Order: sequence, then C-alpha cells, then structure tokens
Amino acid sequence: KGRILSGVQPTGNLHLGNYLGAIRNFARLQNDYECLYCVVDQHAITVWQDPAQLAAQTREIASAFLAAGVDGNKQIIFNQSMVPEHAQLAWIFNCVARMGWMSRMTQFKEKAGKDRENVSLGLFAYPALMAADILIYKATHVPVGEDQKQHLELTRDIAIKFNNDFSQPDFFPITEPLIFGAATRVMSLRDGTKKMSKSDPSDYSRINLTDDADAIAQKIRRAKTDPLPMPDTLEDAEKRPDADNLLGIYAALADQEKDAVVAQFAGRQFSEFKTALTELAVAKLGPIGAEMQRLMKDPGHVDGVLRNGAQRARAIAAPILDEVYRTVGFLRP
Ligand code: AQP
Repeated sequence: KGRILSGVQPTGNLHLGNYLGAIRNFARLQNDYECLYCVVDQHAITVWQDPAQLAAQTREIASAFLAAGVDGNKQIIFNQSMVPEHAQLAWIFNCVARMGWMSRMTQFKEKAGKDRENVSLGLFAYPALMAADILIYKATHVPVGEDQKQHLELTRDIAIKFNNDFSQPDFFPITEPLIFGAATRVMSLRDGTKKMSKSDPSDYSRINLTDDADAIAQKIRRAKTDPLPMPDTLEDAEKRPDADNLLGIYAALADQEKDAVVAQFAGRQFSEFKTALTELAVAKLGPIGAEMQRLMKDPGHVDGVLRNGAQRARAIAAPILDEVYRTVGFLRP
C-alpha cells in the first residue's frame, strides 16, 4: 500500500475547486492507501491571517475533510503546526533547494506580483515546506489540483538532490501526483480563464462549500456564459472557456465524462443547462455543507480529531526526522 499526504490551507472560502480538485478525492482514495490529510496552517500565515479567524478556519477545513467522507479514525487528519517535524525538515530543505528553482515557481510570481520587496520570506520558501510536509512521511502519492503540479515537481527535485547529496539513492521516494477527475482545474464563474480561488474578492466567482441552496442557485444563474447556444462538440466547448468550465463542473459532480455531458446538452440554451447544474450542485454539495455546519458547531469534537491525528502523524514523522538528522550529520541527544 502506498502512503498519501495532502493538505489544504485554512485561508477561508473553501470552494468547489478545492473540493473537486482535492478533497473529494481524499475520501475516494482512503481504501487503497494509508492517508494523512493535513490542514496546513503554517502555509496560511505566509500571508497575514487574523489569529481568531485562522483557528476557526482550521476547524472549517478539518470539518470539510470529515464531511466529504474521510474517516478520522482510520485515516490521519491533523493540523500542520501540531507536528513540528514538518518545519524541522523544511529547514533542511531550505538548504537543499536552490534559489533559482524557487524563483521559477509561478504561484510565487502570481502571489507576489510586482511588490516583491514586501512579501514574506515564507511565501518564497513555501514550496520547500510543502516538500517537507510530504517527505517527512516518505509519502508516495499526493492528490492535488492541477495548480500544484509545479510544486510537486519541486518536491521531486528536492528528494533527488537530497538523495544524491548524501549518497542514499533510495532515502526519499520520488512522489507521484494524483491529478484526476473531470475538474482538475475549476475556473472562476466570472471569468473562465482564471482559476477559482479563495482569495478572489468576488464571492460570485466561486461556490463555497458552505453556501446554501439559494446562494448556489444565484451564483450559477449569474455565472458568465457566451451568447451562443450550448456547444455541440468537445472541441467547440474547449474553445469557449466559460461554457467549458461549467460543463466540466457538471461532469465532475455527476461522475460522467465531459463528452457525455456535451452530448446531453448540445445546442440547448444555457438557462436550461444552468437549471440542471443548480439541481445537481445542490444535491451533491448540500449534504456536505450541512455536515460541515454541524461539525463547526462542535469544535471540541473537531479538535479531538486533530489532536489524535497529530499524535499518530508524529509517530511516523519523528523516526524519519531522526534518520534525516543522522544522515545530515547532526549530533543527536
Ligand atoms: N480552482 C481549482 N481547481 C481545482 N483544484 C484546486 N485547488 C485549489 N484551487 C483549485 C486544489 O485545492 C487544494 C487546496 O488548495 P490550497 O488551499 O492549498 O491552496 P490554493 O491552491 O492556493 O487554493 P486557492 O483556492 O487558489 O487559494 P488562494 O486564493 O489563497 O490562492 C490543492 O490541492 C489545490 O490544487
């Protein structure tokens, strides 16, 4: 059995893209792998977070994992800062990774924008911490959305360089990304060329997992489309980003192939399709949102899941960190 590690940042506005690209797959993979699912609170503070909100958002993400069907007793659900071995390994990786590699990370370039002098050092170093999140467990597979592909390649580069630098070719595994489903990159409902994202200032750009039926209906009704009827071939759809995005969302939620959905709605009016998409989205997301709301009212229970998960995660991470320290040449107590 392989081992999975994946994480989600507690930065608020958990959305349909996070669900279809990552969280839904967490539950689907749990029978075939040993899984560790992490709320990456240390990644979140690479940009300013209000402390009270950070704590609430950490519980929100843990609730989403549970509501999506991850079994917190069988699998390990925890928050990153409760397992200090992540940050300890990250320091070593900061010394393995090269400035040039980090400078090529497109997410850093996008998030830093033109104001590079004023972003945190943590934002730049974040992919090395992500590599540590994965490799502190020697995880073999990481389910993520497509936007994380480049960071996973960096994780592989760090593993290879560490293995070479210390002449231990099999020390860290070369982790494989698991990117699958009909919606590996869900786009904004306001602009089919931009990723759906937590930090988009417009709430109409995304469907949040905690949205109720009315909010979902309103957002889909207002979703941007073009003036033509629905595409009648996959090639036609792919040339029309807004339509393509909605078709991909429908296919993913219905567990169908996109070309089957294209065929079903070919040449129809968008209004008709949007009604069907709303019904489907409410049916699939409604119960998850309701379960999240229920869990968020019981912080004691969620905190218990995180504490228990952190203990079990540390039991795996501590001996691996010890092995790394010895390999590097650090004296041990
Ligand atoms: N639009 C998306 N489509 C598919 N998958 C997505 N993911 C994120 N956006 C989409 C996947 O969700 C997981 C958790 O993401 P994250 O919280 O670590 O951070 P992110 O990728 O930075 O998410 P956002 O929503 O885009 O946040 P902001 O706005 O803060 O940058 C990951 O597996 C990711 O691939």
